[in-house]
Amino acid sequence: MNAKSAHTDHTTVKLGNETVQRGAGGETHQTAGGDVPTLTTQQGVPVSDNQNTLKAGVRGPSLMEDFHFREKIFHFDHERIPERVVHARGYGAHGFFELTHSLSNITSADVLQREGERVPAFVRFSTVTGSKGSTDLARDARGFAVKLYTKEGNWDIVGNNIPVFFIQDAVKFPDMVHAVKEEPDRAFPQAQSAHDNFWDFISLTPESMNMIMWVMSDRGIPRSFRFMEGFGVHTFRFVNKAGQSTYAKFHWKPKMGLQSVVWNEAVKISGADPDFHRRDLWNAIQSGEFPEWELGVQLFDDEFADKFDFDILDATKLIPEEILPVQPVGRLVLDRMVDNFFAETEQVAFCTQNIVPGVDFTNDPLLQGRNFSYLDTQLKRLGGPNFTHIPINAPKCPFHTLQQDGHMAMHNPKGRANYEPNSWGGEAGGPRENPQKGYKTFPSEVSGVKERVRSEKFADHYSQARQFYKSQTDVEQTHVQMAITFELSKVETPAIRGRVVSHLLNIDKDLAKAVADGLGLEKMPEAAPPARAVLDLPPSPALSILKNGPKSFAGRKIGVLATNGADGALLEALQTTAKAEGAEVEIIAPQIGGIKTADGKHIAAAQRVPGGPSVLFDAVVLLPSAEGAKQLAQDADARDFVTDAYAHAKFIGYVPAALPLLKRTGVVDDAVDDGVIPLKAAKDAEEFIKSCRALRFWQREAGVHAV
Ligand code: HDE
Repeated sequence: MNAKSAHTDHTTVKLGNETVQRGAGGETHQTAGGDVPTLTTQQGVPVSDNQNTLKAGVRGPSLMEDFHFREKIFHFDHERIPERVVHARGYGAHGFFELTHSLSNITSADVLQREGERVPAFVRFSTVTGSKGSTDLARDARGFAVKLYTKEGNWDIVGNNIPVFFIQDAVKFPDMVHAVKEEPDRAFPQAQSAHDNFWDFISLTPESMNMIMWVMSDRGIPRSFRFMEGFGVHTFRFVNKAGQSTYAKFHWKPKMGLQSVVWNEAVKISGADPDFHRRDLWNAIQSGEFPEWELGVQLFDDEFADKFDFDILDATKLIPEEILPVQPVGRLVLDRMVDNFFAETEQVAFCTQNIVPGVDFTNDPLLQGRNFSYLDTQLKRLGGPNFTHIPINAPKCPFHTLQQDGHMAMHNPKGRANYEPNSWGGEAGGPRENPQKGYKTFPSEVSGVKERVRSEKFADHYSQARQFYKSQTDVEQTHVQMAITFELSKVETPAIRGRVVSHLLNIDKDLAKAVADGLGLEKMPEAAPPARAVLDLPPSPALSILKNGPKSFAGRKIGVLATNGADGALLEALQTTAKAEGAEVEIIAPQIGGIKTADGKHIAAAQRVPGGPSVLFDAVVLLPSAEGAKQLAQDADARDFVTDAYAHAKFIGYVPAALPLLKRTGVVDDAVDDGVIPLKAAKDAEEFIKSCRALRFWQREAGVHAV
């Protein structure tokens, strides 16, 4: 209800427990909450009334003369900019990069010279396929784009959480992206690759098979941005002061280890909290738990490159860490959220062509294409060539260009000289090139016949896909089988399903059989004829998430389902032990007002049962009173809490009083296992948290999927 009457100019409004005086004029004015700035127009004119348009008479027409209204609506009408054509949904944070191991013998890049030195950084994580408003938990690759504000300019490493890509040549990118996004006639499905167009394209593009293995593995459904790796994907080049070149591949390794969710969980998180990853990063940084990654590099020369089975210019291939170890270089810490999402995260413009002296490109045809695409897309998205003037994109080192004008020019060069050479001399002559300091391209030799071709060395599409699959644990292999079966079951055209299986036969016969059985294929297709014989590469344990678990529960979250009369001492012990581990405890209760423990303490709840399903937690504890358990056993949401935690192979702690709830869900009677842990007294909290370090009780999983 509008608080203003038709007859008064100034009005007093109650907002919560604040009384706000409107229309007082001046730069600030008094409210019960203290001095606040006066609302103004963009021209700085104080606004007296932000509730009513200017009218001719109380019931009369609105007047064109109302410049405040027109300016306000005009600006609102133009609030949206085009979302990114890929990676539209993203979330960013500020931090720093600190050098821990100098690479001064390998590169002249200023940021990689002096150990202990820090530069500011901004990172944006993203999903690839969905629109800005889509769910965080889509099965998809994740963007991992890093901007380092170095003393010699901005260096962008625009990577993904998967070290290989779908295609080898940038000319196929629009096809690939069209195929995975919503189908153009029906405009669905949103943020999903489980549809005909995507798998049609994939089944006709065997070079995508390695990436398909990765994206259908648990890497495609990370638990959090904090628990995923990042990769530069392409081979880049470092150049040192002596002008010598070394090839480099970039790796970001999360300090907290890797973790993913299971698919059924992802589907449910998408409903319960589509912002699950955003919220996680926001909460971690706001509570001072700053996520951290180690930057590592794989360094090699031409001799290594020539001996390696694959072409190091082919972005569908990786170099196993067992063959070429990743050596540590520095650490990336995210310690500050943005002040404003749009100004920073939405307007940040990453460009693969943003490199600094000491770093150079290679002839990877995907990278070469990206160097055109990123600059081009920013022009459309940010509306003109001056997007580098937006603070998030501007370098933090001194910069002087002779570029001027264009939309929204914020800092044209001062003075008379806007060209060179000029004869004005000294400062008046403006900035000049500097052969000593300036960026120099590595003088690699280029020659050849102009033609549209792909190198023969790019032709093996299956060996590394097979190596990836073989390197996974049984649990992870099963997840890949289930993911592909799920996706292909959403494909309506049987021929496409069969064509995908024909490729899987070249990767692993058991994988192909599991998918064919899952789909109910009547007949196993012939294997797709490979362009090159498939190699039996040795497994690379580094490719598995589960073989490299963190062995710590730090950064994870326990959901405690509690009712009035709960054991207060046990709850406190859980909270203290979790805190010591670096983990968090959240209470889920029948009412958001919280609970009263048996010893009479009031404990606030974070979630009410229907809003706090167990999919939002890494482990759960059932902590009702005997009476509470009986009531929870009657409640479908509480039962889902238990059955989901069980089906998702989570550790479940329970007090004896919770037995009626466990029995009603069938968990105790049918299927107790070592992951369902009785908590009889406060001292048991410690053992429980220790068990949780394994993150999941995977032994249970095989038993929970009958189909
Ligand atoms: Fe991108 N990609 N990409 N991409 N990409 C974009 O640039 C493109 C590729 C990646 O958080 C776009 O500003 C082409 C590989 C990330 O703002 C666009 C090709 C990798 C982000 C574009 C690729 C990536 C983008 C859309 C094939 C991993 C989000 C909006 C040659 C190494 C950055 C934008 C952010 C964004 C083009 C392939 C990562 C259209 C042509 C490979 C993380 O320019």
